[in-house]
Amino acid sequence: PALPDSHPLVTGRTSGSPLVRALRGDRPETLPVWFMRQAGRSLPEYRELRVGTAMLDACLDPALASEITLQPVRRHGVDAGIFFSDIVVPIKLAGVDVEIVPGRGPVLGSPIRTAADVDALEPLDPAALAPITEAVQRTVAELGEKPLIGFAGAPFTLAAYLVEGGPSKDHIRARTMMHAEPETWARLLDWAAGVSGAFLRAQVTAGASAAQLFDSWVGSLSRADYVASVAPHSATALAHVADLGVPRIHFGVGSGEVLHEMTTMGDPADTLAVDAVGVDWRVPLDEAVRRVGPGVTVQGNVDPAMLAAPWPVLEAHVRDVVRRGGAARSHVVNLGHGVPPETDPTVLTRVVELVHSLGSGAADG
Ligand code: 1CP
Repeated sequence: PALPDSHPLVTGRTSGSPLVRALRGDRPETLPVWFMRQAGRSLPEYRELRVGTAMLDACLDPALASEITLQPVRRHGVDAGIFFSDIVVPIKLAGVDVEIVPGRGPVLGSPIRTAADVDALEPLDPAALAPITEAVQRTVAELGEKPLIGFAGAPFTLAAYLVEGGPSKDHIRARTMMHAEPETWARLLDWAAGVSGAFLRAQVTAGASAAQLFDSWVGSLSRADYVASVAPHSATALAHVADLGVPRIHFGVGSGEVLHEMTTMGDPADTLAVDAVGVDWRVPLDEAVRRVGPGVTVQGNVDPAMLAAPWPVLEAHVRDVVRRGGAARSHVVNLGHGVPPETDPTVLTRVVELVHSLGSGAADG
């Protein structure tokens, strides 16, 4: 079962867009640019819309989620929307008691710490994804030729919240479970891969033209642990969209040690499992290309800290990122992680204008 005939990648509405072309390995005339967390607290229009609505309620209100997704596209002229939602939305839809506490992040009513806790997790009923499907359909209808990026959390990053019960610095309880109770760990990650994969697939079949898997906290893992106990489950999550032919992006923070493995999901034969890899600000893009090889598009990696630096400093940094990205087969400009909430949104618009003035970014032109 492929994508529906009305899907924008099938009708051709988004297949010629700079983002989709770059993800598939072309060098479009203009470099595509979007920002992780482009929707959200940096925008006054977002803060206004969110007054009185809890984060997860906003995510499950199709009209609101769609409008919030569109705000940064209208304001900044970025080359893609990223669906306004959260990595814990499918967990909530599967019945887990989780909320997003303002200024903190996802917090669970009771953390998942034992084999019995894992056994009690319910699968995600596909019918629960109806608000996601509706929000994506509404958004895609408004976006026209601009692609929508769907996303999901990778199993490890979800487990980091499930086991810890909330945001944590080094995810030590989760990493302990990985070694102390490997079977429980494998079952937990498998469950997380199932809910994430279903969430991602719902967005893609409803009209998203690219899919990004966020393994934000992968940087706390050794390469050996990543390959043995995490990457196979990330592959399971992404396998939910493998038959749809949608470009796949894999992103992590502090991922320098595992950048190559994030493109192959640790496959011993080194077969590429994604079209693009998101790189954080620590690894220069030309160095990232050396680590992942020539067959992958790179996405990134403007340092979010630079957004508050004087314009000439930021401008020089963006130009350097684009120059180094010229080493890759193709490049999607983004930040190395999300937009900081206190960012001046006019700076983001200016970065988009700058990137769009730089042509294809190719090393020879
Ligand atoms: O514009 C966009 O990028 C779309 C919206 C989006 C995305 C892609 C949100 C809205 N969340 C996410 C994914 C997400 N959620 C990730 C992966 C991306 C990343 O690394 O930034 C992670 C780790 C989360 C978990 C989460 N949700 C955090 C981080 C907490 C921690 O451990 O440090 C936070 C603060 C949230 C809440 C959240 N999600 C999104 C927004 C706009 C907010 C803030 C909510 C508010 O207004 O209070």
